[in-house]
Amino acid sequence: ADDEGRAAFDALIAADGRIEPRDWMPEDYRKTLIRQVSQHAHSEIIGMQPEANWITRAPSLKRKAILMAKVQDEAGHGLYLYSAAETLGATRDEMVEALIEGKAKYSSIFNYPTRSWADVGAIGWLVDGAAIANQVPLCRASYAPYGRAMVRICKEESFHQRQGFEILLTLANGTPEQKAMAQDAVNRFYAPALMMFGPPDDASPNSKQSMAWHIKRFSNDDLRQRFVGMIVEQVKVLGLTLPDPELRYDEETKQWIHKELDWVEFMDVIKGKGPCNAQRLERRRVAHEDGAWVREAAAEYARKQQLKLAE
Ligand code: FAQ
Repeated sequence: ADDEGRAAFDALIAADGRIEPRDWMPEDYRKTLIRQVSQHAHSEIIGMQPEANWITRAPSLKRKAILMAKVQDEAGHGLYLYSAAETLGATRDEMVEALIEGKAKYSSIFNYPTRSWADVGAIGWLVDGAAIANQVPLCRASYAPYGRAMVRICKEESFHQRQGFEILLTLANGTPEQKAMAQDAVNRFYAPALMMFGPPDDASPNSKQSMAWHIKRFSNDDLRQRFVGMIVEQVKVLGLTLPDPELRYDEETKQWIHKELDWVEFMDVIKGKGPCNAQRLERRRVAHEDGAWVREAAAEYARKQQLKLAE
């Protein structure tokens, strides 16, 4: 049966078709997806923290309402993604435990601090912008529940990116101090945002197989290139600059040449040694403990409903 399953799987992938939860799939395919989708879910959940840090200090009621909605959207993304990972056989408890015990990875970007209100703008523009560049191709991921979750997530990320851009645009057209604050935020988030796409292709152990399986559609460097091409134009509209004096487009290779990224820093951050890793995990642990009564109440309610049905 495994041989038949594998033949059907290979044929579906070759025809650019989609794998549903009940279809046969190779164990490595399942593992790779659980890895990527759970890391992605954790990123959405941990990613709520840097911006939530500014909800109480948003400069107006309108900005506060928008930011709260945005942070809640990220929680929703985390939940769709945990659900998608559950269809592969991972349990929510296992995934959450791995995260709070510090055993699971999540995106490097959320281990940097948000020092000013402008950082909320820079995150929306650069971090959500990078997320869109990475995730639009994931809407076509061969694993159907992941691809379907991505469609809605990408729509919401587009709104997030516009709100971030608009915060920066307002600041850039404000007082000299406000403009300087916007520039400072862009300066600090530029390189970490480029690192979101992952290590360079020649140092990316998972890319080749993930692309062969049509989970990833483009390599890390290709997506990074695309993103640089986008922001290079958008930063002009902002009237700001990117902190990359060497940045240029090479006509011959059709490549953006950007500054060398600090991959030692990147490895430190993903190993848990970034500026905010400890703080982010501690906050998540406390939130998980504080939420225990909600899980208990929900389980008790479900138990009572079952008893009623059995009557
Ligand atoms: N951070 O072989 P590759 C968001 C790990 S957007 C941490 O290239 P792969 C929206 C990688 O896991 C952010 N770790 O790996 C939002 C692997 O380790 P492993 C989330 C990273 O999987 C906005 C190792 O390095 N988006 O949340 C990173 O083929 C604002 C070797 O790397 C996604 O997760 C990194 N930056 O490619 C929320 C998108 N890069 O597992 C709130 C889905 C690499 O072998 C506020 N994921 N690593 O131990 C992907 O597209 C891929 O997983 C990549 C990495 C491209 C991230």
